Amino acid sequence: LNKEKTMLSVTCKAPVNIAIIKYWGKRHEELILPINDSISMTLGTNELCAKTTITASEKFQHNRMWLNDEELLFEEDSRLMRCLKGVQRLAHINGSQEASLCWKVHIASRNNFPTAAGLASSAAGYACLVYSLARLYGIPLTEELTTIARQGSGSACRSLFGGFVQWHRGVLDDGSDSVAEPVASAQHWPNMHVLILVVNDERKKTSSTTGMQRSVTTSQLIQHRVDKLVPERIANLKKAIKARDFQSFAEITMKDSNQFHAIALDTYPPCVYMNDVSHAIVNFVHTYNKTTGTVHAAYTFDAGPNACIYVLKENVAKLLAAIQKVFPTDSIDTVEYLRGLAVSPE
Ligand code: 2P0
Repeated sequence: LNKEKTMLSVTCKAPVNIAIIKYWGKRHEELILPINDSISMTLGTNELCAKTTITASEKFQHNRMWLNDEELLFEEDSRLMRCLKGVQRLAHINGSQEASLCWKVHIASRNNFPTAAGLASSAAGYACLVYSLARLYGIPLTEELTTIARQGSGSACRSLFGGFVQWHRGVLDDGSDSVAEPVASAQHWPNMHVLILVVNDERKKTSSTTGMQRSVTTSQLIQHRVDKLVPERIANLKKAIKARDFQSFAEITMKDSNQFHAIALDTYPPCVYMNDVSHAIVNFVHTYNKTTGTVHAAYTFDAGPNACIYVLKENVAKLLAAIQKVFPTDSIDTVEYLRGLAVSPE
């Protein structure tokens, strides 16, 4: 708050999360209610992050927002307005009488990584927006706040917490039980790391929102995944995380990535997110795990060609050396984009 009490400002950072059991498909488009539970790991706050500054002032005429220095049409964007109104409503419910609740806001947000290249930029962005608004209006981080982030972008609700996080699909029509909940803190498994291999940082062809809509209406496999396979996987993954059982964790992670891309291909017309380099990485990981005699690495791919590889800290150096040998950076096109970046949860 400035001296004249006419302006209020906050700055926050929020990291991306990498899904282990994938969210793919909605049962309600506007409220962003998913058809299945998902689990992810949130990266550390020094890694791939969105950083957002929000200023509220009685002098501002309009709500405005800039993303990576480009202005968006904030007041015409229903998802952004839903987040703003949602947090303001929560502040009212919590008894806030502050005049600042009626002030217009100016929001500046930046990602320190490629936007919309399948690196969960919307997850970090909306989590950061909603958390910053909550701080601005003095609201604590609760499950209810995750329902607001969810309405910005589904996966954003998971980035409000660190460590391993479950997003429950919920059963209620108003979405009040479709919340994110921590499964285990980052400290529970501190040597769990992720390598991100940037294969291509261009914007993706089919957005996740459009792709998953098409999957829900056309994929004949998706219902079986939702009814039968995901519930089992969620239970087994939680067991593996609790027991810090990397072998089981890795198998579930790779199988769920493959299944998500199988659903994407079963979509009509198909959503093709992985490319030849992505498939070369899949083969590399399986060969590498066979050579080491035990599972040391687990790949997962979101709605883009970039690979996220889960690996324990003690195995990072050996794995990185093998990656650099198979995909040398001075080699031709397919590998010159490959960039390993070791990150850890906080
Ligand atoms: C996930 N993805 O669980 C999955 C895996 C992509 C593949 O969440 O429409 O950007 O904004 O709710 O959150 C991408 O979907 O989609 C996503 P909306 P979102 O991380």
